[in-house]
Amino acid sequence: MGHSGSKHKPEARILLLGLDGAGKSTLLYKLKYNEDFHTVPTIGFNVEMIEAKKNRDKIILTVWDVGGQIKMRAHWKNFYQDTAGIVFVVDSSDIKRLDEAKGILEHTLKSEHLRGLPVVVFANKQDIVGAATVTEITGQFNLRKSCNERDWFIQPCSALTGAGLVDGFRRMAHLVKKTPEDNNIKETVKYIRSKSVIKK
Ligand code: G3D
Repeated sequence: MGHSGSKHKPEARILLLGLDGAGKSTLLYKLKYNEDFHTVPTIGFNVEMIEAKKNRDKIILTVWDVGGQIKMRAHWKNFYQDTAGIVFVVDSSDIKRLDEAKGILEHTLKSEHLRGLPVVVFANKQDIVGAATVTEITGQFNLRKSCNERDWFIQPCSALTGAGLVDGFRRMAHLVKKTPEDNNIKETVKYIRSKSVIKK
């Protein structure tokens, strides 16, 4: 793992969403120690900054896990401003909760602030026998319809083994368009702390 400064590189904020238990924390942790990504020292909790290639340039993806529990979902909208892309993590092995996950994704995508932003769905826990496949989830979530006004991609992965994570985030790096100059992570963190919406 290498560290590299974030100066002069565009930064894109990525929201990491999904039901509780989908694998968001595991995924974030895995990113931190993934040798294929440079990570950038961050403010610590629930956020990882990774450096990815966007065509010939480099881009910093700031990946925010805002928590999937019901009480946290109400706060997701606090993070929507200045977001450049959405990663939605699905527990593909929890067939009983796929409809719940679908409902939450659809609801999230209706937000005005997230209009037109790219989505990468991570079909997680593919290492578990019987997990729904990418094709099954695409069909059950009706992704072609719910994402028809944006770029989207569904990536099979295992946050536990790390399989598929690099491909998924590379895809996101290619899809993000918005990289606001004034995206100041310190200010954002101050704001979040003041609202106490993230567990430390
Ligand atoms: P969350 O942050 O979305 O709430 P977590 O989810 O990252 O806490 O993961 C919930 C549980 O799923 C954890 O197990 C974690 O190890 C497991 N998990 C996450 N990703 C994968 C995966 O790709 N494959 C498998 N097999 N398990 C995964 P525990 O037992 O700690 O609750």
